Amino acid sequence: MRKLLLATTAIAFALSSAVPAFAEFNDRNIRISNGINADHPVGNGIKAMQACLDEKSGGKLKITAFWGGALGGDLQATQALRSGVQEGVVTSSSPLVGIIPALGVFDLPFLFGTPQEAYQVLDGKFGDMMNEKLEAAGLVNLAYWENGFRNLSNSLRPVTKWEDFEGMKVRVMQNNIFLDTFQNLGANATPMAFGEVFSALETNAIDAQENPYVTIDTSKFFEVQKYITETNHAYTPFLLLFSKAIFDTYTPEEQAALRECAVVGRDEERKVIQELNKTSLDKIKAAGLEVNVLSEEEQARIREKSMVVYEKHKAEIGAEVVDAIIAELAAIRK
Ligand code: TF8
Repeated sequence: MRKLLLATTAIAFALSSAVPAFAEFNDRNIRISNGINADHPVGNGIKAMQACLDEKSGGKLKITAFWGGALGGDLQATQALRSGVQEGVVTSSSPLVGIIPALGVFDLPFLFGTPQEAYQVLDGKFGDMMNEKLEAAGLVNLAYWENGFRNLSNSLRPVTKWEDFEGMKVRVMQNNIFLDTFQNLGANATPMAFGEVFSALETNAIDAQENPYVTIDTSKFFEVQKYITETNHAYTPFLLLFSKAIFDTYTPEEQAALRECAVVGRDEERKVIQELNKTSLDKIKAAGLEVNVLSEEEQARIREKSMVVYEKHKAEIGAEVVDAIIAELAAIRK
């Protein structure tokens, strides 16, 4: 009996060394960069994604996250992915329109009305269609994460109607649709990389910027701004992009684990954003900023005035892309 037990143990050992656990996984160091800071909900998302990867890969797939633009801005990091020298980035879609013009569809003012509606479009077949365009440009979008609805902050005056934008120096992302949206409202819009925004606000080189509350909080813009207006003028998604050149060298199991865990991270990140939205707003108010919410009427006026932007950019985005999202939103809203 004892001999038999020993023999069985020996066989088990031999087997387990011949086929080690997680054989389909290699040790990988996955660098993922971000423009925002580690206390942004993207940090929670990355943690949840790592826990999922640990489980699936036996600790072999390791994320190293870089925060605060340490590996460059959204666009620079995305180009590093395309040339295969960096694995991943969490980036806004907006600065990538020079690479993939169709992404501009997400920059159209007042496109999405609620986060749920955005999730349905992004996680469904419209999102898949955009992912195909990204792949053709050397970028694998593992999942759509959340940046959120964007609101205006400024240091000059309360903004409660579109006429208040007149002459205001507003930083916009490096994106023509945002540029036109704000010029059209009378602002003096200035494209600028995210990494330069804090000091430009601090030195009054610009008066205003627009980002979700959570970013205004975690990137400390509230320290150098006096007024906020809840404009909800755009919901621009985050993309969790992976270098296609690197992804293609991974095993199918590694690829599947990355895709599945990116979705786990996404759900956590979206959940934390929804919770933090309110906390961030409270913090901004407590810091002494005046917060204005646009009246329904004013929002309708701004929306109506902004519709020229749709027509102006339709051809460059792709008429079929704009029509497809509008049709999908109409179907969701029915
Ligand atoms: C922007 C974006 C940024 C994000 C961040 C750098 O205003 O909203 O906050 O892309 O990752 O540039």
